[in-house]
Amino acid sequence: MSALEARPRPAVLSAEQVAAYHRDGYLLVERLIGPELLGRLHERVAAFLERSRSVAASDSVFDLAPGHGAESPRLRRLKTPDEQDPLFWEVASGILADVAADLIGAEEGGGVTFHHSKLNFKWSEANPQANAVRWHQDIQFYPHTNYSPMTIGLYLQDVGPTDGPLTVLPGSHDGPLYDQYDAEGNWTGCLSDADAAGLDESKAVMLTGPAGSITVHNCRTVHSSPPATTAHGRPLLLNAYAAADAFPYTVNPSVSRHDRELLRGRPARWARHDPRPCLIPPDWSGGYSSIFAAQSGEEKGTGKAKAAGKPAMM
Ligand SMILES: O=C(O)CCC(=O)C(=O)O
Repeated sequence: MSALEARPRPAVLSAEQVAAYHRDGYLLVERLIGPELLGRLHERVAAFLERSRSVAASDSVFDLAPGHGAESPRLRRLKTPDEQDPLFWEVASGILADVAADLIGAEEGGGVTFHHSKLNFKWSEANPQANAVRWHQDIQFYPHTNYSPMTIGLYLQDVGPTDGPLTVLPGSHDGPLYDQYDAEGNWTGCLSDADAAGLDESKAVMLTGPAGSITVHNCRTVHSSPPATTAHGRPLLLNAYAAADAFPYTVNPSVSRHDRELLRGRPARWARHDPRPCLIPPDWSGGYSSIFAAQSGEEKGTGKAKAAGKPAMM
């Protein structure tokens, strides 16, 4: 019997969807979430956008784009939505954790832990390139002892090609991990131009879908998102999970009180170690803003962008 046949029957996903995720490193499931729950999420999102109008600078809850103001809020990210409102946690620990359990589940005893949550937006600006997310991989932001971590995105609005859809390179989870520092040793949170030029973008898949659709990508999968040129903000709720036997060994950049909470299955007694090495990020214990800030170079020279640890005395 193959490992796949031995899996318990998936709760939410079909065996074909589980197999496709493991083969391709990503998955798109259209309309997983229905209109009633979406409506409740829209209300909460609108309330946070309203609250952001009175916030002048990025803080532990709001990551604000340059040009943000009361008249035209430019909220790039609501941080740790799982602890900002019970509804976000209900979704993260409910249906989306079931999806993670289907995908991680049979790997090692079924344990699934929560890693982090964020709600990303894209606004159409005079310069839409400013809201593009460049090619990157996630695991270099938060190395674990294995590569089971995954991120599940939930589109809260319809997302077409001009709305900045998540875009993946199929199969790249089995390829190399890239250096996400620049030549001066600053963390950029993305591939260098030279590495990006080496990607076969003709194979890239734009994950477009109606509101309520989910995207899943493995922590090694190379992904990006193009600029949004439409104006609805493209709210994308992202929740990350890991197998319970994957242990982080650096500071969680988006830590919340739910960090490493066991959501499904049993706790691990043994850590599972993947022999493939992982790039170490800066020490986030001094704070982390967002991938948008890192990729736009806003943090260069602040000390936050440098690799963790002190150089040895020579
Ligand atoms: O918001 C997006 O389009 C993608 C964000 C992303 O890839 C990330 O936060 O790691």
